[in-house]
Amino acid sequence: MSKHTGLFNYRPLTTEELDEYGGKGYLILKNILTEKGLQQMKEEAMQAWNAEKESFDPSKTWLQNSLLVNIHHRSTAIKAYYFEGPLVDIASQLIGPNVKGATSQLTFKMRGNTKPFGWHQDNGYGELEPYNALTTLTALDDTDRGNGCLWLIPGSHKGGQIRVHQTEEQKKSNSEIIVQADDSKAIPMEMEAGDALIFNCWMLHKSDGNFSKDRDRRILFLRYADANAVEVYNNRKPRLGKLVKGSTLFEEVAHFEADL
Ligand SMILES: O=C(O)CCC(=O)C(=O)O
Repeated sequence: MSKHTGLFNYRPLTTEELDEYGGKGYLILKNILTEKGLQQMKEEAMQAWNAEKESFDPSKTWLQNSLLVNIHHRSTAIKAYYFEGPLVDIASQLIGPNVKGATSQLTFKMRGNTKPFGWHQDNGYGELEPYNALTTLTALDDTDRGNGCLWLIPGSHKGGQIRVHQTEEQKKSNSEIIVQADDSKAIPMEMEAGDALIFNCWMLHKSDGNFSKDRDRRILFLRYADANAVEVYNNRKPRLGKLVKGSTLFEEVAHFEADL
């Protein structure tokens, strides 16, 4: 039993859930955070957010308005969740025995942030190979259509990697990679605070703006990958992220954040 049981609820995925993930490409896990874990993560996340971010400005980019990267450097509860929480064993069930963290960030769409985020695959941004990386979104607020929840197309991960041509200028400016998708097949991923959504790296997803007057939509975004995953777009160099399970062929990954 882990030392963080007071903050998180640990359980393995059932055989039915594994089948469902294979078929639909996503799962919602109820109550992965305890009430105490939720409160502590929210509090620490907000301290970091308020120290760094100003209110929504439509002239700013998505990165400036909505993202705070490497949040595990600034919150002990989030670091524990990323490195030793229930998602680690779940990621290992879906990826295999060797797993590393690939991204940690706050993805906050505060009230008044009405910018949508177009259809994309997370493996479209920074393509990793092998193609079994997964995204997890842990809800720190209740999220629904009113405050800009995520939408996805069940089964769309089966279409594989979609490559969108970008000019060098677009790449440099981190411009959005928007793909074509059939809106009529999309379903909203409504969640309660403390739930987590996990999905395949090829899942097509998007979100609308937060049009609520009085509700924020705060989400913790964590991505996990095979411990030997490489960055296809970066001369196949290994993605640097802490090894959270098993072993890796890459020294630089074995040492990355090893003392954190
Ligand atoms: O937070 C959102 O609304 C969209 C985020 C998203 O799709 C992503 O970061 O991949």
